[in-house]
Amino acid sequence: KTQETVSSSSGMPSQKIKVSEDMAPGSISQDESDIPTLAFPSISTADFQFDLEKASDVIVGKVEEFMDKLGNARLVLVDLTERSKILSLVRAKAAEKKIDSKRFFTFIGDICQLYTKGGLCCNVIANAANWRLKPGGGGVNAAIFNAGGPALEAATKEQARSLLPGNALVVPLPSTSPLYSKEGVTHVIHVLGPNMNPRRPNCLDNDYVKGCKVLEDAYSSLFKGFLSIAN
Ligand code: AR6
Repeated sequence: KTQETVSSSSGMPSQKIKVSEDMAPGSISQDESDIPTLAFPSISTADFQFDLEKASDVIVGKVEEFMDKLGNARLVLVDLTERSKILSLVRAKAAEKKIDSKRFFTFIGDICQLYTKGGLCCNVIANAANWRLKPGGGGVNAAIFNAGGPALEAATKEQARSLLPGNALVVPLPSTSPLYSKEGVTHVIHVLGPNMNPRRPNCLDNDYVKGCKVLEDAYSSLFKGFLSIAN
């Protein structure tokens, strides 16, 4: 059985949170919008054609490694549809490893509309970027640059003009960006993952020894970047 509670917040509009009746009293004393939360897509597994089984191992392994550094912060893996194979794989592997589902969970939705469409407050979102840190190219990169508007593009250029595989770049979002004003996103972290697609730059030609290492580095860099702004 669930009940709905309306909770108001500091910066964000008030929001409805589903509360289970068997939750401990006071367990929602902290406003959800005050919990530092990183929403991230599965890096490299669509346009960059990285193997899903291997990527899910890397994601769950890295999440496990960062769990005890998180404090009260949360990590959320996002994908567009409930048919997402990477979400199923990660959910199963995270459950097997008994990873705390309050601090790491999966969520279905557009990463650019998590608050307005999904009611999920995420102050930081990650982008599966390209090496030039440019808008377009399809996938989540096109969606995030589109939703972030010119303010995101300008803020990104201020930080860097390119990114190497395995690296992440933290970009503070100006309040003029719709992602900030509508969705409550204060930072975008661009991440460049390994590429297995021969039609994209820096293709690793199926070298999964290198590929897994680069994907691990990418998630380490992403989670470290998130922790540097969360704490
Ligand atoms: N919200 C949430 N997840 C999404 C969204 C969205 N709006 N759009 C896609 N995904 P991809 P890559 C998921 O291809 O493989 C670009 O052209 C998608 O289902 O965006 O790292 C860049 O410019 C998948 O699970 O990133 C690069 O050149 C995940 O996001 C290249 O693609 C990543 O898919 C990067 O390729």
